[in-house]
Amino acid sequence: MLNRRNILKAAAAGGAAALLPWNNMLGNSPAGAAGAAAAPAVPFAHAMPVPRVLSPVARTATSDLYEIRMQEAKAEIVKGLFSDVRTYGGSFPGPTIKATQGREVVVRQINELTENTAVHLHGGTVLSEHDGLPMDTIAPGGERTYRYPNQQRAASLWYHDHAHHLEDTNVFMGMQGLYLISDQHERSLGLPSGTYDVPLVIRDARIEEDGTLLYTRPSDCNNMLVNGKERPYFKVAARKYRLRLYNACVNRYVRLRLADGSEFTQIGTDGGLLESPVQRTELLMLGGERAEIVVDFSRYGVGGSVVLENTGALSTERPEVLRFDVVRDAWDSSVVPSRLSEFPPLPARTVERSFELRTFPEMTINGLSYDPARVDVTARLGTTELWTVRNMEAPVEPGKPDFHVWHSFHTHLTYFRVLERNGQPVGVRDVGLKDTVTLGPGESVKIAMTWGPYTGQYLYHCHQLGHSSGGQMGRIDVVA
Ligand SMILES: [Cu+2]
Repeated sequence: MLNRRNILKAAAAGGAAALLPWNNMLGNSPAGAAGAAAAPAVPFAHAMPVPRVLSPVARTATSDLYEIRMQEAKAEIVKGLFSDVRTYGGSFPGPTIKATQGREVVVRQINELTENTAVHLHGGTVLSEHDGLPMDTIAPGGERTYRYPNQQRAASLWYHDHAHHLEDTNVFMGMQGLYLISDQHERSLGLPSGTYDVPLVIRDARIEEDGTLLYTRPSDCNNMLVNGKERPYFKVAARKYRLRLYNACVNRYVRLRLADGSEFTQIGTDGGLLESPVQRTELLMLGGERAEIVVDFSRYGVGGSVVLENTGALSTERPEVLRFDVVRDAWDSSVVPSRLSEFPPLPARTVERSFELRTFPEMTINGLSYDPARVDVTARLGTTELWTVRNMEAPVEPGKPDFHVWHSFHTHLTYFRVLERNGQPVGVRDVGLKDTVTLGPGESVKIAMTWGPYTGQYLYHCHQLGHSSGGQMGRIDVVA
């Protein structure tokens, strides 16, 4: 039988072999093509955990020092089955680091795994040497100390693996954790906070009948997890909650809605709070994207419940992602102010560039596969640029899995604004400060960003990590 793990390994090595798993994805393969049968998933069997918050091992006047051991562990993802996973600190997903604007975070990462790793702080404005570049790896048995200055606005970030050709497997196997930056302004707003501010790390998986967590094509990943558990339930009070949604899937988009179709309030994106809240009924999110929303569960009353569902679910999986059960009343003095934040100014764009993303015949940007020795873009520090990014793939036949023809364009170092989509001014889908933008087949966007505040080597790439690890990534050097 085809050993998909070996094929993926071959794909990771690049070249023609890289095409195999993606070509196969064009087929409408039945569940089970990955090997043994998938474990039957009974929804709402687990209570949803909230990832633990990591405590610093030391504090100085200006910094908090953390220590994380990257290690293998077992996780109960599907109820009653135990899966071997790769973790930060033994947790699946990893522990949450809570940072405060203006106070440095220093993380000593110790690699006790048998694979190379590189830790990238997604959404972080950090020096190049602390960015976790693909070739800047930590060998098994090695360690590295990353410094994060946190001179940036409040936002929901995450840290995850970025070792070249391995990031998709490593992240899929569990190498991801949250990193939340708060600031004085955000804390003054009166938004739901404390236990009413809850992250939801949403990702797909494939759990075999024996519990094996198997990295395979997204059309065979019909387990959907929130905070590491398959389709859990979460007990809430009848009041407002701030929910920080992450699409931490390696290769899939999700279309999230409340199953009763009701509206919720979006307050933030990748780069933190919006200027003003917007009402939404659905969120389309691709790998790497974040959305912060406020949901008022008082409308369901104690004893009521509502399901968060994925209308982009596979035909072989259930649409339910998470059930909120309203179990008690609670005092609610939180508010969602009509003015949430102010975006940094967007200066005139003086440089234009364009990028074409292709899945076939190879995963490329502008026809090239990532080469760490090749500088694809040289940007001048402080320059504001306008980038046109195009997804060159055509839609696939209706009813067939289409994850492989979507792209999720991500820039390191800086946030951008989406100005146009398909030649039109953007709507709520593209609101806010972003570091990741979703491109369906044939779509194009114009995005604008200012390069800085640091010089050095950085990256832009697709955040469908099967694509980036296959080479859909470019090098940008920011120069003085
Ligand atoms: Cu892509």
